[in-house]
Amino acid sequence: MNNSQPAPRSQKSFYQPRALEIIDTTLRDGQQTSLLHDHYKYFFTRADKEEIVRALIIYGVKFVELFAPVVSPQERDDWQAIRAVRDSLITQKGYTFLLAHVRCHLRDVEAAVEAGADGLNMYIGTSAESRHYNHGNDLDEIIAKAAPLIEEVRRDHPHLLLRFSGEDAFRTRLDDLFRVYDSVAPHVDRFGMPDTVGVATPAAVAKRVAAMRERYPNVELEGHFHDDRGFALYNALEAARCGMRYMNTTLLGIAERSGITSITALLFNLYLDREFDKLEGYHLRGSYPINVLAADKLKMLVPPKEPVSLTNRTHTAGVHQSAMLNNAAVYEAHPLDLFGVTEAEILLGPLSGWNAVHYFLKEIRYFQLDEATAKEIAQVFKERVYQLAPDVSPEQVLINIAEKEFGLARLELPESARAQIVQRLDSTTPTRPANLGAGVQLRRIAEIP
Ligand code: HCA
Repeated sequence: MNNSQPAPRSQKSFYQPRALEIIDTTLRDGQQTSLLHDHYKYFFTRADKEEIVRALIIYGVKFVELFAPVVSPQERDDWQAIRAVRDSLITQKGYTFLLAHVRCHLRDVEAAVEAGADGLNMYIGTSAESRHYNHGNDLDEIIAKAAPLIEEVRRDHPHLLLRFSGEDAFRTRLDDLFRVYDSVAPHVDRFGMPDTVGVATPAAVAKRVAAMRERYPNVELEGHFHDDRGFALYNALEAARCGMRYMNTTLLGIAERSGITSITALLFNLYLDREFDKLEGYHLRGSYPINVLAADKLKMLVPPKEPVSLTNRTHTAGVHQSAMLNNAAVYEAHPLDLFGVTEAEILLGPLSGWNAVHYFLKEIRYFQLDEATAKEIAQVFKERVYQLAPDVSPEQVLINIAEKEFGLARLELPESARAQIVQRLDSTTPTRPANLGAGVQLRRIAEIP
């Protein structure tokens, strides 16, 4: 594996990790979501990936996990495009590390090094289930496979960030995990502790993190919590509280089966728990826009169960509405506008896809339009928005196109439904938790001009 090229200059020695480092895996485990099962209908194009990586970097993410380049020629070629996006943002946003998710196979490692990965997220299944029914290796064979390879990679590529995970760590007996981890501990920067099948509870997480920290005080820990029990968010919060610095997340929590921890849900809850040190460097106001971007790529709306969503500022029950009109704090406890849930933060611009255009016109402005019309409008809008005067908002341009050029009508609600929905769209007034009611502009949809 050793080559005669001089080793690339290591960025890892310059970087001081923050209290919480998100390792976003939208473009790896996120691509394993069942939502992308229909490959011809739902998939991330290269342009989608470039846009997602750009958005993640601007949001403050410093570690992005990608598939190993050996997965497919498409993934291999996308590495170059994604690296170019990362490189273009270095002077503005600093260095973001691109990590390849690789098996403990020499071929995977070499292809990742060749693609210019800054680090390798290496893994092999360690639970009895993995050992018996997946790769078929026992613990000794796992060690024989992983330890010499990792030692060699460390020696030949000292600049790489190395992580090792026992896949299905939460169903692996602690003694077994220790046996395998002991054999690679001197050579790795982080140990992963993936809850691959979503069995962990917050109490189990606290216990495991404590045991791992005690045994490996010099190795950082990385969490990856699947949501099969609906615990992915709680487990990540608990792990962070217990001293785990690195956390895997995805946009909207998409990943295999029911997904993993959602990045914006995690940061939102850390804010509510007043864990401000862990929020350093994250652009919280970008939370809702980045959720909209991800939903747009998946051709859906931001899911209603996502904490940072417009749904959480939409009120339908009559009793709630009248209370909301008196004081929004009655039915809204959280400062969602700090997380960008305002109409001004939909981030309409030249990069907006037709889904974002559709979403804005239909859900925010209540125009009646179908997807085909949204696609046509998006094309006109993209051309027009490049020539925008500084004092003209993209929203206004889009509304003009919809109204004047496409003659679209807004939803006409029957009288009885007029007062049915109230959204707080106080986009101009930052609202603190203590004064949720102050400065809030409440609008019934029927009153929207
Ligand atoms: C996978 C399984 C994985 C890996 C996580 C890790 C998991 O899709 O390969 O490498 O730490 O949940 O165990 O996502």
